[in-house]
Amino acid sequence: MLHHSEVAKHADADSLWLIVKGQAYDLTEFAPEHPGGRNILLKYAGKDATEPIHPPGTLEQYLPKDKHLGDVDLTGLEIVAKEETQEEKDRKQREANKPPIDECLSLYDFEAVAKSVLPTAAWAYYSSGADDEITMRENRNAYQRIWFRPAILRDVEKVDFSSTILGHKVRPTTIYITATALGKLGHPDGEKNLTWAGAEQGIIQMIPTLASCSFDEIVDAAKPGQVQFMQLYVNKDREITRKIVQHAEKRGIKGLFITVDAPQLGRREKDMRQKFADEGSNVQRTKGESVDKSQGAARAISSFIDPSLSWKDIPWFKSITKMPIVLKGVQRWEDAVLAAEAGLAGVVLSNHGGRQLDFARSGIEILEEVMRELRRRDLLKNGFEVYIDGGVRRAGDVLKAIALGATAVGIGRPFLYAYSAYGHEGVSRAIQILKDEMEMNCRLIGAPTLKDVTPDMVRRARHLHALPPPLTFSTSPRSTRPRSVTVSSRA
Ligand code: 173
Repeated sequence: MLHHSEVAKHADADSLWLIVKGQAYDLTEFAPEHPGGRNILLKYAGKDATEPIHPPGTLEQYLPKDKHLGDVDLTGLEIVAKEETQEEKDRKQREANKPPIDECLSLYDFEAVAKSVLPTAAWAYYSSGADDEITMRENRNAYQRIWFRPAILRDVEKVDFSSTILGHKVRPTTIYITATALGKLGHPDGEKNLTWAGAEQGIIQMIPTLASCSFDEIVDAAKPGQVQFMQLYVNKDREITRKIVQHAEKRGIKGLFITVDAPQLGRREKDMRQKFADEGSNVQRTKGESVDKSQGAARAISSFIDPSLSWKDIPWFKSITKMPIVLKGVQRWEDAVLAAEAGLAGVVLSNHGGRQLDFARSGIEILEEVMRELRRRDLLKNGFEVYIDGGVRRAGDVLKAIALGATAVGIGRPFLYAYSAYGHEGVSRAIQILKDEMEMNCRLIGAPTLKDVTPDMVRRARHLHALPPPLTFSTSPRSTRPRSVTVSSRA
């Protein structure tokens, strides 16, 4: 058995070993590709490292077998406390001063708090969009070009906005929690925050392939009868994908959402820059290798995703599972038509939160033409459903989507921000806020049920008027507490 003093000799970039749960690993070759940056690995080089953001078994799964060095004799090992950086001290200070949760009145407020309390790398990863972030901003702007045509005197004393998604009843509101990767960057309980809040509020969670918690942990966290979907990145090794899919079905997952907009991950430059900052001078002093090893948090762990995925694979997916299959990331009506013709259960009109192709249009923008072409071909008759995600921040946005024909909308980042700031209670409150907004909006547009939310309820404006940013802590002129300064201190 290796002694820990032996591991301790391999403590730099030229030979980088570390210990995780009593096992030693050689990460020398992997270190430049580590999504979290090499520096964090160098900090633990030669030492006992914890695996805070990874699901158990990550190293076993991703590191080649010959880099597993076996059991380590830990007798006499001193655990050295990690030194806290000034940045971390400042962050903790902001965390301690964050507003109480009930001061969060809209989804924007959770974002403002998350921005101030998240570690810089996590904020960079979650908030970044592709290239110039035009699509990411457009996801908001597109909703701001759609205005309501409310109907009056329709008896809205009682409003019922319950609905179903893939046949599953969702308690009031027709939203679901869409998949977002690496949940533990924001909170130690990661994606389980979403599971718990989903249970409290009766809404569906889509479990991401690249969660920080293991798949089974997230399923185990659900209440009996709680509906969960699964988002799938398709592996180059189809056997692995088959196992994942069939395991998900066995564990009771009710829908398979195959991501089709990411044959390669987009460039999120904010995330990439952050990593340069982390590596600092270290990048320059590394000899004999190209400087740009920085791929941002997501890219290095996404190399398993198969870019050769094609329409030809669809029959295979249908043959390996009975779960309804939905394509997530459709961006033109032609593909929605193909999906319906292929006998799939639905599509998500999505541009991946503006993180993939910049200048992709937003889901709400293409929804109208997608519905028109599906109707024209009579492709909605078998219950084919159309969802959209990206930029949804208000129940008014949800209603616009419903009016234009969507069955439901997915919300991703706002819930990540909510739990990064306040754990699962944050998510639960965020959902409650959307429900309250929904009830009010249904009354104000004159729609006692969602069936009454019809295309005549909305109208598209030709131009986006110059609209102010949303009101939140950082822009409120009356907020004089010190935290309002710190909340706005990050670009
Ligand atoms: O948007 C993302 O960051 C994403 O989908 C992803 C993909 C692969 C690895 C990590 C995240």
